Amino acid sequence: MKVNLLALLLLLFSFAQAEDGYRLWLRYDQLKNASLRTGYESRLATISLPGNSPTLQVARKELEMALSGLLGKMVRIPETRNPQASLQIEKSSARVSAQELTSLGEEGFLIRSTGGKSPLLITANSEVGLLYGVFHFLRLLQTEQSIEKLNIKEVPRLALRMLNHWDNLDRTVERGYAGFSIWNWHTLPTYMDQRYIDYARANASIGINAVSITNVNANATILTQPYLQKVKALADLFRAYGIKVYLTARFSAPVEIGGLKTADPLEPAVQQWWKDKAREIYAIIPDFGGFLVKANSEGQPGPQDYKRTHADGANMLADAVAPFKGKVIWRAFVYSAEVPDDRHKQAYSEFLPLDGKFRSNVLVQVKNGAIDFMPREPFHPLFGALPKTPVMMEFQITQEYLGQGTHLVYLAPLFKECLESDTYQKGKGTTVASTLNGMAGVSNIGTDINWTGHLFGQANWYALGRLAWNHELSAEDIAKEWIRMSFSTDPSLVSDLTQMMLASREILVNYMNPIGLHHIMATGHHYGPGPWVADLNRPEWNPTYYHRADSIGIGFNRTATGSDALSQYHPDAAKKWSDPATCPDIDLLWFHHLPWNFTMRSGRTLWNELCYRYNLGVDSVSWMQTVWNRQQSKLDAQRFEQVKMLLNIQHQEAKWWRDACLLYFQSFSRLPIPAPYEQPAKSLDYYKSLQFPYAPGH
Ligand code: BDP
Repeated sequence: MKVNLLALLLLLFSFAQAEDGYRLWLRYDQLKNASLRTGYESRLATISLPGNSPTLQVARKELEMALSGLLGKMVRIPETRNPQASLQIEKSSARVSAQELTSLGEEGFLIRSTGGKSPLLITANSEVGLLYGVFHFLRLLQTEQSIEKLNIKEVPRLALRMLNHWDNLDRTVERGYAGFSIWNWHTLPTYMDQRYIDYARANASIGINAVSITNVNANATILTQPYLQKVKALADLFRAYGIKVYLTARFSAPVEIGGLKTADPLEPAVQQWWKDKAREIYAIIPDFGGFLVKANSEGQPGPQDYKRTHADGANMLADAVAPFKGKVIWRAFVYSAEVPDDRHKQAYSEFLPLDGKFRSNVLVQVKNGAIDFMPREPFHPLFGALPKTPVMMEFQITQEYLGQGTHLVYLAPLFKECLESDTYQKGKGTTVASTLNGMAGVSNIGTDINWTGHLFGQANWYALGRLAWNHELSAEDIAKEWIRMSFSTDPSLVSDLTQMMLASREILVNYMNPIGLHHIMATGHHYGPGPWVADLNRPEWNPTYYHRADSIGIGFNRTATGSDALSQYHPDAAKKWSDPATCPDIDLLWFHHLPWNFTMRSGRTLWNELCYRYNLGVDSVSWMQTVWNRQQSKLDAQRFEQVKMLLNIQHQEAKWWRDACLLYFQSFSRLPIPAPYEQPAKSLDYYKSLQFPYAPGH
């Protein structure tokens, strides 16, 4: 009777809980398959997880919550060791050879079950390793895998797996489309929002071990005592989850909050100021990760203000944090209005001569492409080109240039495309991934109830973590995991949503930036099309700089006869791009300016191909709507409706992109939009007149 009542209560509880997306992929609803549930239940009848450290408490709580939910019965795990337990979770298990344990490193783990009655084992060298093992194990249950015979060994490929929040102290978020910053600086450190805990759980579940919590366009106030106390509260909470906190350092902080006259990195007083500041921070947060720095980029202060190099600036900060094992992550996202060269080339030109000049605790963080988080970019030529410098990948999870908060775009295919690109720097097979020491994603997290604004934005947060852990996972497998945990394991639902997600990035490329076009979005907020914009101060802020459409054709010539950005790549990597005949369609206008009547692989002219691609993009969004709608019966009403509404917006906006871009490019090509395609609904002037003064994220 008692048991039934409990089951009833749990059932009611799960009904009462609205599917608002807050629980992310850690939903832990009761497994529908009863025989699977009973199987798990008997295999997990008793659990031994000895110890009571903060990290083990976190692991225990997660297991209790997850198993109670998944199995539909209350599960409690004692703190004492039980050698008879059917699941043993223990550090450095004696049941595993020393050699095997060593191979797990600091953060890896092993999950082993030999079947029959022998106990299941989760072991690792550290408590955080155990926590990762617990989350991995729970994922097996959530996705309904067999746990009978397991021999899983997981070791993260990259040491630094990071989220970069672009959050301001007033809680606005630069390029944030999910509400305000989750960091409530006003009520910290006394009030600790439940969200901080759930954020840490989500990150730990995918192996994120570092977070930089402030905007790269930095505010020095974060480095003052009251704010450091607030940061400490977060760092203290995140520690148990294996997450280190980083802050963005404003290069001019010694002047702004230190009262010095200069921030020159070679000035002893400035060096001393940063050393003192580092000591002050580490006294408060002993495991502080270090600084993330944007310098001499888009108006931010930096060492070049004093005629010093990026290495001079980075090394000064590196020396300040080195005694505490801190790191400096120095961004390579630099370009200058004074340099007339192709923006594509500037970071490479700037950083190449500095290879070998950085302290060993400096990592250079490079965006995936040389321009700026475009829907598609060839990989950044700096990857593989700095053999003496640890390099981090910077991806953008927040979809600034990829439909922002309203378009369903699964980014794992974009991440994978870059990670698997061959730089040839150390011979064939030197993939971008093989050149990395860490990976960061610019966060898409905010105060929206579902964290990411668009429900499917959660998948991009998830994918970044999974790929930072293991870049060899496929985009498809990651999507399937996420769908199974976030929605259901129903095969037709999983198959439909997987197809939709995998296609979504290419669909967006088609209706936004096909055939290698880039940076043709409206300026400032970057919302919607703006290929006509030509009046901004800096040439490289104007979309016309990037598409170069004229009466002859369209595209940016980056070959030897143009800007020669191609020469920054290894010749074997550049080869395929250098000739329009061998250049893949997807990159064609990135590297070549081609006539409107150029014959594409499809047999269509370039103009007709543009028309075809834009229309294909729009039609494919209709297809996504069909796919989503046909799964309605398998989805909860709230999340179904939300995504349905957003897909409607996406469809409207895809048409807007198509019509505005084709009309504008038509003013150069002077060619008709071929008959089968829908003609633009409005005039070019209409599209040009649209204003969005309050578009989010800016
Ligand atoms: C650009 C964003 C800008 C960021 C900059 C950066 O538009 O808001 O500050 O990247 O990465 O794409 O620093």
